[in-house]
Amino acid sequence: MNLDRFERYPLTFGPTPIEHLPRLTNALGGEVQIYAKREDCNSGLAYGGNKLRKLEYIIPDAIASGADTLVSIGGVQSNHTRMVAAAAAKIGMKCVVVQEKWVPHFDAVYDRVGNILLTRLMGADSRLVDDGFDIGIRKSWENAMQSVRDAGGTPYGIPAGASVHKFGGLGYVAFAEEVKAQEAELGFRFDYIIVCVVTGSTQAGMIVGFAAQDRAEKVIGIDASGTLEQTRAQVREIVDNTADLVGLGRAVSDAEIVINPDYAYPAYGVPSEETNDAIRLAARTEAMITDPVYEGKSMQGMIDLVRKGEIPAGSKVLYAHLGGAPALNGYSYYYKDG
Ligand code: 5PA
Repeated sequence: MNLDRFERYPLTFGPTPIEHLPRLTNALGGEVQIYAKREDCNSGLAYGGNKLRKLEYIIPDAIASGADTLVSIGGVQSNHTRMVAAAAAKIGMKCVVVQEKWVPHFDAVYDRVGNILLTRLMGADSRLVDDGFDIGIRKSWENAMQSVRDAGGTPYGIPAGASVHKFGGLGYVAFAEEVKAQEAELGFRFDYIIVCVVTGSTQAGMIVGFAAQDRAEKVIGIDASGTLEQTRAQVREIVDNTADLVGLGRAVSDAEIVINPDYAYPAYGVPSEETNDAIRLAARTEAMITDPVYEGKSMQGMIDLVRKGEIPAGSKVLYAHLGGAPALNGYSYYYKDG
């Protein structure tokens, strides 16, 4: 397997820390040791998060294309569009982001605070449109690309979550190598890796990386999309494309793609009572902040799998914290009493 032949534009601090979470471990019975890999603290660019590892492999292609404007898409509180706006600011390009109404959530300041505030602050042209949730290629995104051309600019398109971009899966392949090196230092191996999945390239990259170590089925994706079949199909496609690109040298089987759909309810972007309880527990035991759209749901999933014994006693679990905390500002009413 070879990642070195792909150019990488550094946007992160480098390898992210792994930390033990002793109080969360004890709150869950103390039989399963919980650790977190802090992708949420991976950069000084606008609070960082998982998208930056992906963008590190995409930005060189954008620069080489001669583009002057990055164009991308997400929901109103998209972390991804925040990170594209950050990358554009950092490399001195313009940025247009389409923000769709992906979430049936009504908060007076939902489109003024958190991610979208930061996106605007970094100079991106943020365009609110009415379309609902869909992780695929969107007409509104194609329209935005055309509007840049019509204005005499040269757009470079980055799809939702940077996922179905040809290089979208590369960023998280290296995650597996990084974990392996950190395990050597820690002196043990993790039994499970928990990761939130929506547009798919984070988990898909991890699957390819861990497949090279023959343990991809230990990566448990917790679906937060609520559209499992589409997410699973997209992960499958990105796994195959990425495995090919890096020369994995074998096919990845369906059994190596593990996605649990049980925690996405009631809808994408809407937390359940159990999601909010999980967010509170992580905050109160470890001061680790998770959000109601993504990480709160994977936190909920991990907590439930430990409590039910599906993650057996004696296991060591690595929770991949992918970022996303700025969205909390758009959900203030849920947490007005803590
Ligand atoms: C996102 C995605 P994937 O989309 O790669 O599956 O990652 C899921 C995920 N955690 C997990 C956080 C904090 C995320 O932001 N966010 C999207 C966005 O527009 O922000 C792509 C959906």
